[in-house]
Amino acid sequence: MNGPNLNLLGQRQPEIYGHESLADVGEACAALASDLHLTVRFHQSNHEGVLVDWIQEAREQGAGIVINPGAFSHTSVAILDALNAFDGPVLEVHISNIHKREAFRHHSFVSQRAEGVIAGFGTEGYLLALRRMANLLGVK
Ligand code: DHK
Repeated sequence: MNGPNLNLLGQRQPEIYGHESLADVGEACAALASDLHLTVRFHQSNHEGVLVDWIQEAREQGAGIVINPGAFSHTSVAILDALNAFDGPVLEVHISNIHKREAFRHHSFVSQRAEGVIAGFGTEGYLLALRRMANLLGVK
């Protein structure tokens, strides 16, 4: 699950977020998921409430959540509350190393819910998170 502005991946601040598009990342995740015997739904929204709705849907339809909440990481109690209502594992991904950036990016509300956090590994972080998710779910 991807939050705001990640639809512009590859176009916005490539020196920070890289040159790959979100569609490229989605394709790479789908290919790895197939190797790991996982089914992945890959979503992006610029809207906090839509992300909350998808997290709530995952209560019925998802075993685990890998989320890059974008800027909502640093602001959204609503996303944290929704994740706290989800029973499965949650992994948080940030493409950039948020700890090396502005102070307002150093805190993430989601991190207190996440089993693990990946930051600064570029888009490879999504693939690392998927591998970890397969282990946490005991698949493969
Ligand atoms: C993405 C964003 O859009 C920022 O608002 C976060 C995160 C960092 C990332 O590194 O993927 O602060």
